[in-house]
Amino acid sequence: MKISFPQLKEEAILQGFPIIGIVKPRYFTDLKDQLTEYIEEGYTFAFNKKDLEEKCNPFLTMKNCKTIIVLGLPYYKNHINSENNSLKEASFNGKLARAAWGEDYHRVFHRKMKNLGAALEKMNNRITYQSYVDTGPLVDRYLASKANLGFYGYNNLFYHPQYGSFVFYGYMLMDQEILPEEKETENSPRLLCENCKECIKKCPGKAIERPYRLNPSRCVSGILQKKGILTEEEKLVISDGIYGCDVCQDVCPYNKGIEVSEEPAFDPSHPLVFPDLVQLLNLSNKEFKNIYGNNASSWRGSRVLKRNALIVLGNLMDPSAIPHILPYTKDSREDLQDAAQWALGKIEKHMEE
Ligand code: B12
Ligand code: SF4
Ligand code: SF4
Repeated sequence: MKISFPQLKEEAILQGFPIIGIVKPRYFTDLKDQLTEYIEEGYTFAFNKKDLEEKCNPFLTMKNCKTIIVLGLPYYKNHINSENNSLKEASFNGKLARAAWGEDYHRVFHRKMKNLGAALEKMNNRITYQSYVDTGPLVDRYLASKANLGFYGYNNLFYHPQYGSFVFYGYMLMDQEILPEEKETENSPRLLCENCKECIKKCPGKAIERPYRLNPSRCVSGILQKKGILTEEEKLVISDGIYGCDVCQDVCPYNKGIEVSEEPAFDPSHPLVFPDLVQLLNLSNKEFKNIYGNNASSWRGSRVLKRNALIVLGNLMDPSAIPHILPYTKDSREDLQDAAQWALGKIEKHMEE
């Protein structure tokens, strides 16, 4: 039995995906042009020719793919404001971006896509499908735009008309057609960015170099995930960030009054929204796994977050943090040692002023 789009939509909503669309698989020629331009201009992380072909050709991932189901999971929660200092419970707090406030969205997505797949298999037991979010072979936002789910902002984010930019996207490749097919429009509507440009003006890293063009190496979100020793400029620009950056979304007028996510898994876990830096620095690997393991911020490992915590302590410039920094000034890991020495130097300089 062929599954219809209304049946698919009903099931997706039942599994907790309020945003759903479909895309007919084909060689995405326009994506190839866009990606080639991005690569030539140096606007994206390097990927090789094989990756490029994979991104543009869904049949390299699933030979007999007939439908790409695109799913969106909103994550905006309004009951915590990241600027609300009264929620900072520790002596020294950092900050996590909204994308890491609740359970790791990769887990949430895969759980739900598994349930959706099982429900579709019940309707048609010949279905084969493959599910991806974030780390898959295709380009998540490109698929969302081809499924006609929203529009791009100057800040490079993809906006849903009701849920704004605070939406994660994932997709399922399937070897069966969905009937009837939704009409795809090539020209998505746009935000009224021309008269605004707030994200460009307020971006701390000056990463949005021109409309729709993000320089990932200047983006605070990218810097916080980088391994190794950060440059002076990078250390200063991360401010109190431990993982992720929300500035270009928080300042966007389109995100005011958007619908709140009903997904309970994304309810913020208070202490982790503003991580306790001293606690973070003292966690063993096992303790780190217990506290951060279920959170999207942990995927780069504890070392990167500890390095960021040391830098944030430097940026906070509070002398009472010195005893917590000192043990790391002799750490055998050079990125941690560098961050600790930098933080110490910054606080000492501040004390002399
Ligand atoms: C690498 C990566 C990053 C890097 C680089 C991002 C970048 N823009 O280059 C870093 C670490 C900096 C990053 C940061 C963030 N990321 Co990120 N990231 C990714 C990842 C894994 C790959 C993106 C990529 O390089 N793709 C290749 C490039 C070329 O594709 P693209 O960026 O999507 O752009 C394409 C289209 O969007 C299109 N396009 C863009 N603008 C416009 C405008 C017009 C008019 C047109 C026609 C087309 C167009 O052009 C590109 C080719 O088609 C994706 C998941 C995925 N697999 O797609 C998540 C993803 C893009 N990230 C996501 C999120 C949530 C974030 C952060 C908000 C996290 C945070 N709070 O810190 C920030 C936002 C930064 C920003 N302003 O964009 C979400 C975005 C959801 C959304 N609603 O847009 C994604 C889709 C993850 C997911 N599965 O939900 N990210
Ligand atoms: S996530 Fe932060 S640093 Fe990156 S583009 Fe947006 S505002 Fe700029
Ligand atoms: S802040 Fe303004 S320019 Fe930037 S995406 Fe939002 S509406 Fe567009």
